[in-house]
Amino acid sequence: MRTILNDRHSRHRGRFEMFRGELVPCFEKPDRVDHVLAELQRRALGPVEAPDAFDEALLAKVHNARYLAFLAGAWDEWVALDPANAQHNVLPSYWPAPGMRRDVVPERFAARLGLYCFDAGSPLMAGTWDAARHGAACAWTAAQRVLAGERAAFALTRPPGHHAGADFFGGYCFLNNAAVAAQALRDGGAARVAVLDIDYHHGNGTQAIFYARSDVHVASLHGDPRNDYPYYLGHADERGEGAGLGFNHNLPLPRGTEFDAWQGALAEALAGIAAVGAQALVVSLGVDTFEGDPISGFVLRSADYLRVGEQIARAGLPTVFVFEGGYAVAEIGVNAVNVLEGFVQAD
Ligand code: FKS
Ligand code: ZN
Repeated sequence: MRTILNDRHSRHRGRFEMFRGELVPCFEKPDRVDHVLAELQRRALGPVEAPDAFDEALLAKVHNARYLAFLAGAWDEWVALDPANAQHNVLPSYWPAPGMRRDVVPERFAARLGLYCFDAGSPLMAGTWDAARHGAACAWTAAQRVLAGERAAFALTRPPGHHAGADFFGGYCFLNNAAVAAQALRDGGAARVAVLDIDYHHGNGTQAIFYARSDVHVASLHGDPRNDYPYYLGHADERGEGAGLGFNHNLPLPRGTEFDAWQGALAEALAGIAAVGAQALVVSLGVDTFEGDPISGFVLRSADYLRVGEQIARAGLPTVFVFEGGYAVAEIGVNAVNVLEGFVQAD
């Protein structure tokens, strides 16, 4: 399997995120991708390449133009306010509450920042936009390889993407890489695409982007939002709206869920994907379902990830894997590459 690597990922390197009222070192760090890359190379899983030239106008198919303009210029605006800001990451502290207005875009940077972001855990810095847009290019390129006939491809990138919506960032995510890949598969001729999100956290951004669409089915296994981030979306009764009704499938699971039960939910998600007649698949591949993950609550073991890859391969669909979360850095390479190797070996 071919890997499309975001070779600019380390330009995004957050210092602190808000946790229990304190700023703590970011969990989402450059090492994560470096470990996955090292393991891919150790096992010789396939070629590792840079992304193709990417037309950034394609981002507007899944994000809104106002948001993209904000994100592209946010760092320069921040530094223009005060040159001393260059020494600090950007993090919001104000958000519009329900009943306040979102249609009037504030002038003040701090207020606009809160309009486009939903948590205090996703620092933005000088290299964020460059890393994020190259990541989207990786997801798009992986989709192009699959459209050209390859059975599967892996977009290895960070920052991750599945919490980013059409016009907001959060959950360490800025551009929704999986949504970019799904849209690229649609544009390349797949009549219906499925996104299968196996990260521990619900992919609220991906869900929101495709919620009213029937051409992209979104299925997600995740920690029950009653107790887990992103808390306010990801319940089982969210089934899509309008034309998209029936094309969103959430499988929330309790903290402590073991592989047997998790795998049963995966089988259900895959049955749903088969039932809607998807012609191509995007997998939001997070490995924070691992027993040793410091911020998550499932207890999958390293060997289980081989079975996960096999089970996904049995869906028989052209597949784009997009890297998302996973914070047990020492094991992240083995776990992620096990999924890919299980997939390749089942073929
Ligand atoms: C620890 C609390 C957790 C945010 C969790 C974000 C999870 C991100 C992710 C992604 F795939 F996007 F990276 N707060 N301070 O794993 O879903
Ligand atoms: Zn996650």
